[in-house]
Amino acid sequence: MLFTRRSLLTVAAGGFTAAGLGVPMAWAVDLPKLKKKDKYKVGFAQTESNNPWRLAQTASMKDEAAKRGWQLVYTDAAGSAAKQVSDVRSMIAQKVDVILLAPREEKPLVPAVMEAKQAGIPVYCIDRSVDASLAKPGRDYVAFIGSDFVKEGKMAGEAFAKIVGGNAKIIELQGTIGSSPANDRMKGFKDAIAAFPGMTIIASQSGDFARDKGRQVFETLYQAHPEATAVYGHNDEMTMGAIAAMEAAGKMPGKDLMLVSIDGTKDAAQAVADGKIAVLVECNPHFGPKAFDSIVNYGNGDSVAPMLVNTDRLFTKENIASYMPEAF
Ligand code: GYE
Repeated sequence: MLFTRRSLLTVAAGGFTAAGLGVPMAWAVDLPKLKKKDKYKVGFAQTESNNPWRLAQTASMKDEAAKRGWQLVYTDAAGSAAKQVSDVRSMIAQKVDVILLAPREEKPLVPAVMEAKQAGIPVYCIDRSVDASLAKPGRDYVAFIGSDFVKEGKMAGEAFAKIVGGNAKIIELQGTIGSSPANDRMKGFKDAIAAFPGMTIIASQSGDFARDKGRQVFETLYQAHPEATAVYGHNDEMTMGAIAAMEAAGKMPGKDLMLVSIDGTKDAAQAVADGKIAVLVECNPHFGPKAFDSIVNYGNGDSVAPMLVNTDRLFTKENIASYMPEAF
């Protein structure tokens, strides 16, 4: 398949319509194959490194590469979708065999996926996905490997509803705006609590998946809504930030306000054991073994399922002890 310089530029600019054809151009290209090798040169484009979940994910990738003696080209976009796009471009220029991309936001990373496809480099979306109406697993990139975030939100909402007896005025701390876990955890939770008329989200704002931002946002929202009885944090770092703000204001997490959170960090697991967080839904960050095994399969010419979904567990005070040694 031949592409004109003009159509390539169209892709670079983020539009995918081949001039005159009226069809999304990159669809026409086959999913790149991977030549079988003993060792691969793998790019891992991380989105940021400001929380334990990210550090555990990066460690899992680095450990797996070291174990197999594969070269890992590692980049950290430091919380910038624009930098992550250029990180992927530099991996394309370095001719890595495969790219593992943890896309910060759903839409801005689509051009990175499509440019790698055009360059014949197979991509996996790791942990987060890109906008499925613009780039699809099995067609534009090999596969999505990660959790079902709608399910996580649903599990969180259902378990929390039981604990609070179907009554709560909830402050929601959303993850990064435009990211798939924020969009989907919002949806899953909302769907679950829709069955309980006594449960309402009274305020919802992004804390960007970061502890200090979560603390600040909770502080502001709680001042505006002192009637709040609960907090739903899209990740543990923001929930821990909210706990810090509550304690600073002389409120007791787990008594004055009930909390529900997602991830499974050491701090959050401890907070469950201490009775501060009522419900914790796991989100597994240890992607290395699964991602690298899938690369081997793909290189062998085996078919790879477009969605490789992790199963996540649910923790409360009753069963948190068994999880503590695994917490990250
Ligand atoms: O919950 C959060 C991280 O994308 C699943 O991003 C991931 C989320 C995770 O920064 O802690």
